[in-house]
Amino acid sequence: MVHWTEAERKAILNTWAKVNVDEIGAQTLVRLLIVYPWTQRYFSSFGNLSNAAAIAGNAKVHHHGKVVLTAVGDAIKHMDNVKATFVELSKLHSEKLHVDPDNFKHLGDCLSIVLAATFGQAYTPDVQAAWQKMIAVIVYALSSQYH
Ligand code: HNI
Repeated sequence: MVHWTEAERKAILNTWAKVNVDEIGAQTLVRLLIVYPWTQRYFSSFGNLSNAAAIAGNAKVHHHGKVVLTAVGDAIKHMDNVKATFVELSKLHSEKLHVDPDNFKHLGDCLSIVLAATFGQAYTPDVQAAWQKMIAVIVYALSSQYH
């Protein structure tokens, strides 16, 4: 089981309280699709993803970014039990969506970069360390039902 220090819990909850889920979610997914273009193949039903401007302006991408970041919020709510919280979500990504789990890490890195761009100086190395740990826990949990 993951051990969280009080400082790590505080760092994550403090940042999360200031996160606009719609905006940060959209920016994170937009970055994923531009920086790691092979991830676009999973979103063929989302319409025009032909260039960076199209991706950034795609309403379905924005909406789905919000869905993903809302799930990150669920993980934060259940920080001590993320694996159990994400059993069904992991099964969905593995068995139905067939998402290569390497991409979870890429999404996590995009999230960390968006948080840095949004919070600037407040995203100190200590705060980033807590977030990278949270992201690693989420990636591990989402990967848990892959066999
Ligand atoms: Ni992901 C659907 C959460 C990473 C491809 N994804 C979801 C849903 C949630 C979710 C929640 C909606 C489930 C439902 O409808 O019951 N995804 C997450 C989280 C992460 C993540 C928390 C990582 C932190 N997903 C990824 C990645 C990809 C991905 C990296 C592909 C590169 N996800 C999908 C696809 C769907 C999806 C595709 C279905 C979208 C749709 O609506 O058709």
